Amino acid sequence: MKRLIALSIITILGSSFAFAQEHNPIKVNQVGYYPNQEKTAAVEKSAEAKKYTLTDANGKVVWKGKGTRKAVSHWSDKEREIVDFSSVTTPGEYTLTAGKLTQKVIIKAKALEDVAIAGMKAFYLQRTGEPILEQYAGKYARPAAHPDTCVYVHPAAATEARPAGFKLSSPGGWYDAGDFNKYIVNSAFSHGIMFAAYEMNPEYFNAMKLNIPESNNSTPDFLDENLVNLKWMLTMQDPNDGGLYHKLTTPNFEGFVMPATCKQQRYVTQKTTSAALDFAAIMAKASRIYGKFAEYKEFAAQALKQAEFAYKWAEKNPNVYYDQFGNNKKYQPQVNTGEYGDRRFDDEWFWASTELFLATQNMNYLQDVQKYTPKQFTIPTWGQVSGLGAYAWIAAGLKDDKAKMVLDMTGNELTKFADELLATVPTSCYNTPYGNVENNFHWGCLAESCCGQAIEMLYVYRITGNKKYLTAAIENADYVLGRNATGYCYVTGFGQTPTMHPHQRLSAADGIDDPLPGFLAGGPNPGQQDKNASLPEYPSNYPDESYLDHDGSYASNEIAINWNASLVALMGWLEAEVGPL
Ligand code: G3I
Ligand code: 9MR
Repeated sequence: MKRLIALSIITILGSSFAFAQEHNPIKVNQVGYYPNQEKTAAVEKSAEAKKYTLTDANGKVVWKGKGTRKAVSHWSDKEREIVDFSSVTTPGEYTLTAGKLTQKVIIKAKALEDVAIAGMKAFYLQRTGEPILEQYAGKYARPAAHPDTCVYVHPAAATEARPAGFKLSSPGGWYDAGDFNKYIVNSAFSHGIMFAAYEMNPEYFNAMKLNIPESNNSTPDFLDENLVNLKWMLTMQDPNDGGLYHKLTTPNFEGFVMPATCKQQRYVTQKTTSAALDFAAIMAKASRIYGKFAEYKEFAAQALKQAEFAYKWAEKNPNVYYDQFGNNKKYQPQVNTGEYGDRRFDDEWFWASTELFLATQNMNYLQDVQKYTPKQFTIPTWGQVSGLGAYAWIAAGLKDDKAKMVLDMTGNELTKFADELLATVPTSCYNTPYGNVENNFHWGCLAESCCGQAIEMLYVYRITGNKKYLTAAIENADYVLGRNATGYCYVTGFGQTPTMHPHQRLSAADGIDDPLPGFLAGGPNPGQQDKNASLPEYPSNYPDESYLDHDGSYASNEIAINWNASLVALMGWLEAEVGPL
């Protein structure tokens, strides 16, 4: 039996039931607070009390006080009260009491370590083309599937050297998300944000223990897990011209079945400028990171060579976007899977030229960097990667005159961006920089906006040394883990009221009640693009409550490698920063 209270049970497709969980009106980070950092709860109006107390495991009152402030939602008349018990710094399990209501509170060192590790281990569970073994995955073990050793070139990608129907081998890597396809743009971003955090905290990530098949070798598990998908990416380059196939996919999404039962033919599709440049960027970055280890030297050299080849292809093909709609009018079979569509490449040029300059010191790349330096900072996402370039400059911190201009520009912009976010906290219902404006809620928002903002603020903390930015980053982590409008802890397997029904074929079709652990849900999305007759109604249309914990809800409850990458980057960085303190 699923362990939570069932309120609505509606399904036509029969894949699973929808459970609206009963949530505690005292909203806290359900995973844990760091002893020496800020600790707040957000209390719904129904539970507001004149006085709040925190008692320890022996029933002793260790803190009592009033709420610090009330805040009204920006889009409904719902009111919440913020309660601040930061002065309690002794690790332990406590009870926060508001009148007749109570909520468990955990304070401990390394509070987010388990989430960081599970978030990274989730990539092992997404591996394709190899058996997932019980000794690493427990009950989530499954046989190998999707070998991808015989993939066809789709007519939209045909060239003289590799015509339509040409067979190639492109095995391994990670499933992209709830689906079973593999996409270059999203893969590159996923490594990009994880390596960004890695570059700022190499000791922490190098020491991460994941219990994966490579755990007994001499190299870091974190790099080994990333290498699995990077190696797949190398196979997606056409060795004849350097171009990158945009994705490896079935014509249509598979049903909600386990991978080993899938029979559809898989194809590599049209080459694109975004795939080539994102590939160039991440392979150049990987060449620097992996090149520091003797064991990876060969891979590092290969990665840089292929990166430069891809960049050359992009120079000759600077404006080729992925046109699924157009291709479907011209070619068979039609392809209806994820697009990762993007028609503007300035940001990809900036990121790729940055990483190639940092890897080679070749001044031609620096010219492109200067040409494409963005005027504004934006949080990096799969479709807007200039921020990954900015982060690479911060990490490199080059004092060289030519590079300094870019570094100053990106550094100043980052601080300005963070200050604007911080200004929203004093009137926030959840005491977070995230979630105070409607456009913070969209497909994949918990990663792209919530974790994304927090990662940005950690850079600013490193640049300025001002602790307010660290606090703000922790506040966004609290949001993901339960101090939010729905009361979900949005990481599977964590907290009292976790996401239970992610849109993930592996979780839905395996016959196991609990979803695969360590996955971050996309999150509240008022766009509700998945609304249809076979899906239960969303419980709310308010932006921050427009979330449906149902495995049919791909617009609010899918999981994805880029989102988990942001989760790992944030939780890992926080652990590196304050974990043991
Ligand atoms: O970025 C804008 C934001 O500025 C705006 O405020 C907001 C308001 O609606 O919209 C944001 O754009 C959304 C974008 O996601 C954010 O990245 C779009 O509306 C939304 O349509 C778009 O959805 C993408 C989705 O595919 C549909 O194309 C997701 O980013 C993307 O992660 C998702 O990717 C899919 C793959 O195609 C297939 N595999 C699963 C994967 C995850 O769902
Ligand atoms: O499972 C698919 C998911 O990975 C995608 O993000 C999403 C949007 O492209 O589409 C999902 O597949 C759905 C399809 O688009 C429409 N029919 C139902 C599919 C899910 O069962």
